[in-house]
Amino acid sequence: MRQRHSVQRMLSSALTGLAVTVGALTVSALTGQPAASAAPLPEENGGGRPTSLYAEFTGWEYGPPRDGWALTHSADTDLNWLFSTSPLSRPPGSDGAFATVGPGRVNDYLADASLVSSPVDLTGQKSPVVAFDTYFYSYRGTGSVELSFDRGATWSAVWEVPAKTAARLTAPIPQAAGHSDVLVRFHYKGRSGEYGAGWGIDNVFVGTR
Ligand SMILES: [Ca+2]
Repeated sequence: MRQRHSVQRMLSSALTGLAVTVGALTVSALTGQPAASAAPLPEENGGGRPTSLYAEFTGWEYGPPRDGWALTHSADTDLNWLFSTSPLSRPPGSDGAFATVGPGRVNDYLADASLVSSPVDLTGQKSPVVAFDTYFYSYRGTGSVELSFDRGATWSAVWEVPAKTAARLTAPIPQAAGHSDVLVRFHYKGRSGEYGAGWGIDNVFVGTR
C-alpha cells in the first residue's frame, strides 16, 4: 500500500504542469481509489453474451489477449498494443498491469493499432457507459474510443481522449443502447517517436452502472 501511494505521488508530480483536459466526460481523477471495487460481475443473457464487461488485464502481461479481447493493427504498421507492467504510460488507478501502445519507442514508428473488447449485449439498456483508467500523452497521435455493432466490420468514433489525460474517464455511449452485439475499441493512430508518448488503459467497464 505504501508503495502504491508512493507511485501515485510520483505520477502526480510527473503530471504537474500538464493540462489535464476534460471534454464531455465525467472524470474522477487521481483519487487513488482502485476502480475495480465498483464493477459488477457480468451477467449472461439468453444469447450468451454478457450484458456488461469488466477487464483488468492483470496477469495478461506480455502474452496474448484473453476473454475474447483482440489486438489489431493496420497491415502497413508494426506497432501494436501489448499488455505491460512498465511504469511508462501507467494510468492512475491501475494496479500496474495494463494495456498500452506507443511508450518508450525512440524511433519514429507509425502506429494504427486498436485494443478491441469482447462483445457485450446492451439490449434493454438505455444509458450504457464506457469507463476506464487511462494515461494518454501525445502530441502527434490521436486516441479514440470507437464502437461497432457488426462484429468489427465497421466502426464509428464516439469521442477522442484529450491529448494530455491521466484520469479515470466515464463516457456515455447512447449510440450503443439497445444493440445486442457491441464491440468497443481503443484506437491509437499517429506517430510514436516522441519521448514519453503513449497510451495506457486499465479497468475497462462497458455496461450500465
Ligand atoms: Ca490491471
